Amino acid sequence: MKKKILVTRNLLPENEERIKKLFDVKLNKQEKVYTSEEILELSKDCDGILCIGGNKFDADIFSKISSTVKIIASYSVGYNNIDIDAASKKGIVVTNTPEVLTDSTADIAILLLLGASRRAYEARKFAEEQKWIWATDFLLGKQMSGSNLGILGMGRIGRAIAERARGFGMKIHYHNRTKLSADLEQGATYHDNIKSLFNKSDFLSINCPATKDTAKIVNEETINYLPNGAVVSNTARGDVVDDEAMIKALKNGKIFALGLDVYNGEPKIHPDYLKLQNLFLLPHLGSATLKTRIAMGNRSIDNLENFFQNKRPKDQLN
Ligand code: 8YV
Repeated sequence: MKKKILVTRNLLPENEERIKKLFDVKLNKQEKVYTSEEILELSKDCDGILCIGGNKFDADIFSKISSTVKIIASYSVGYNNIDIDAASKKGIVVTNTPEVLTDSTADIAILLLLGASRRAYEARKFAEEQKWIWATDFLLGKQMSGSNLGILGMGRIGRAIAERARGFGMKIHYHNRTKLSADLEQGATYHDNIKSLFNKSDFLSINCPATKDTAKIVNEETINYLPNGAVVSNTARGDVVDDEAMIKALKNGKIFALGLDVYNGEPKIHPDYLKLQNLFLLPHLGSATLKTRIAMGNRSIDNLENFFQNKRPKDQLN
C-alpha cells in the first residue's frame, strides 16, 4: 500500500505528477498557507509531510502531531521553522533541499546588491512617471567594482555570491564560525569576528542561517561597525536583522541602501521599510526559477522515497 503524504502547498505540475505516482497524496489546491491546527488535523492519518519554509513546526506541534507521521520533508534549504530537537525526540526524521537553490539564490543576492546600490527602485519610479532628464548627478549610486564585499555566512550560497562578485571586480571578505580551506576561500579574506568583517564591508551580503545565535545579529551596534554609506543585502532570513536599527540606519544615511528578499514575519513587511526610497525589495524570490523549484520538489520527493525504502535520505538533518 502506498504511504500517505500531506503536501502543505501546491507543487509544480512536474513534481505533482511524480509524487502522485509514488504516494497517496493529500494536496493543497488552495492559495493559502495552512495554520498549525490545519496541519495537525490534515496529517492525522499521514505517514509523512512535505512542507514549505512558511510552515512552523515547533515543540508544541511535535507534542501534538500524529504518531503515524515519521518524516517531514521540507521544500527549502533553510529549516529555522522546524524544531529539529523536538522532531528527534518524537522520532521524526527531517530533511531539507540543499545545493539545488544555491545558484538561483546567489543570483538574487547580486540583483539585490545591484538594485540597491544603483537605486533601481527610485529609478523605476522616475522612468514610470516620466519625470526625469539626464543629468551628471542624477541618481548617482555606489559602484561594486573596486569595493569590498563582506559575506556574513560563507556556506554554499555565500561562496556562490563570492564567485559572482569576483566577476564584478569586488574584493571578498567573510565571517564564518570557522575559516574555510584555501580551496573554498578562493582568495577571500577571513575575519574571525563580525566587527572586523563589518569594518571592511563597503557592501555586505547576509547569508548566515537563522539560529538562536544569529537572531538580530545585524543590530544597532554591529551596523555602526560598517563604513558610512554601506550597501547591505539579505537573502538569508529576516530574523537575522533588527529592523528598527536597520530602518534608523537607512534614514540617517549610515546605510546608503538595502536590498531585501526576506522579512521578519513574512509575508508581512515592516511598514516603515515601505516608506523608504533607498530600498530594493523582492517578495522572497531567492529560489524562484522553474529549474530550481522543480529540483527542490524532486529533492524533497527523493528524500521521502528513500526514507520509505528504508534508506537514509540524502538530506536527513537529524
Ligand atoms: C523557499 C528558502 O522557497 O529554501 C529556502 O530556505 O528560503 C526559499 O527559497 C521557501 O522557504 C519555501 O519553502
